[in-house]
Amino acid sequence: MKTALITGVTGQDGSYLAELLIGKGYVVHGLIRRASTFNTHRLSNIFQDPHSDSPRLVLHYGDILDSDSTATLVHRIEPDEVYNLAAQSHVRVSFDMPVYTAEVAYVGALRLLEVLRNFSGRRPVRFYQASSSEMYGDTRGRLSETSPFRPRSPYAIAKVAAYWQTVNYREAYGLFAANGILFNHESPRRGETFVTRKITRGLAMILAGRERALYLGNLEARRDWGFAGDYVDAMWRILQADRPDDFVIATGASHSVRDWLRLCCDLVGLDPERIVSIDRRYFRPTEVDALEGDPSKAERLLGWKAQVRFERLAAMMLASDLGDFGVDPQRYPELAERLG
Ligand code: NAP
Ligand code: G4F
Repeated sequence: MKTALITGVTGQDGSYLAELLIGKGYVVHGLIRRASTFNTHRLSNIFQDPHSDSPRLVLHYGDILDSDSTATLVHRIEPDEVYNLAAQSHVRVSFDMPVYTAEVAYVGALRLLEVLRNFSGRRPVRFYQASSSEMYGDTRGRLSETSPFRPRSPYAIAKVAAYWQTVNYREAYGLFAANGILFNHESPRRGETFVTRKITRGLAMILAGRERALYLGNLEARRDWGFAGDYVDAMWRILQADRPDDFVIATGASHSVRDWLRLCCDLVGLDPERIVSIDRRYFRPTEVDALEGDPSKAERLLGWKAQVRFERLAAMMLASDLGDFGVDPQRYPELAERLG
């Protein structure tokens, strides 16, 4: 039975990854931060599993910045695989908190790599770094593993540094250390302040009579949006490869924020012109105008392919948010049809 450690287990990806690994028979250890309120709501599916007879998910208090407690944990649980998903992951917020973002997203990754370099003398371990399409920034075209990085935010710059540190630990120390360069991926568990979820949740609140308007920033930005459930499968596959390497994970198709907004409004019969206002607060000092990935290396070498596409993703997220606000998704024929 394999053992995995996930940092960032309470986040969107951490929760899907924990479910996936448990389904594959792993014992999963997750690093969680102490908070003044419950922060494990995304993991409730796992805790509520009535068939669970032994603890397959074990949570440990810690912080990616605290390498002493991380080292103690790693030496105690002796993981076969470590997935580093912890980050201050909001690009807009990284302009307000650049140093903190760099500490968590870059120095945190470096501290963990140092812990694993020491530990790997005792036992082989595989390391996954959550790298991001934001690293490409201003680079245009269909982005692959060989495209240059031109980061445009404190978050992206921290991720570039962590990316190269991961490559360096692989080359300098022979550590099995790999980067997944993941393009945007969403789900009903996506943080409420990222644009896809902000829109689906905002529309649900309007339909439930809880809000009257939705305030958004740049509607022209384009992203390559996939489903988080598909993308955690790619993370796992990256660590099962014969040798450590770096992979772009994307759908290969991009759409604008305006496209997402229109699609979601169409699915529930709302007119975006009547409900959306543009608010300068949501613009970034430097924007990444367009990101579209070329996942052919992952398709060829990992046998991975995105399953859930744009329209289905929007329908899934809308239905979930409507349900949360007590609105039956079946009331909307176009949405019901997409849900199948
Ligand atoms: P998320 O929902 O924001 O989750 C981030 C996780 O990191 C949370 O569990 C958070 O804990 C944890 N965390 C933050 N600071 C920490 C610290 N100092 N010590 C320990 N844990 C800390 O992000 P996500 O969407 O799941 O993304 C997972 C990773 O992939 C992130 O590194 C992100 O930058 C990267 N990524 C995401 C995407 C995407 O489109 N989702 C694309 C490319 C790369 P709390 O719950 O306590 O806040
Ligand atoms: O949903 P977003 O905040 O995601 P962004 O900035 O692309 O970052 C996400 O994906 C990255 C992968 O490329 C991850 F590394 C990162 O951790 C995160 O998960 O914004 C998407 C686009 C941006 O161009 C933004 O300017 O939507 C635009 N946007 C327009 N109105 C908005 C809003 N973004 C947010 N968050 N809120 C708005 O009201």
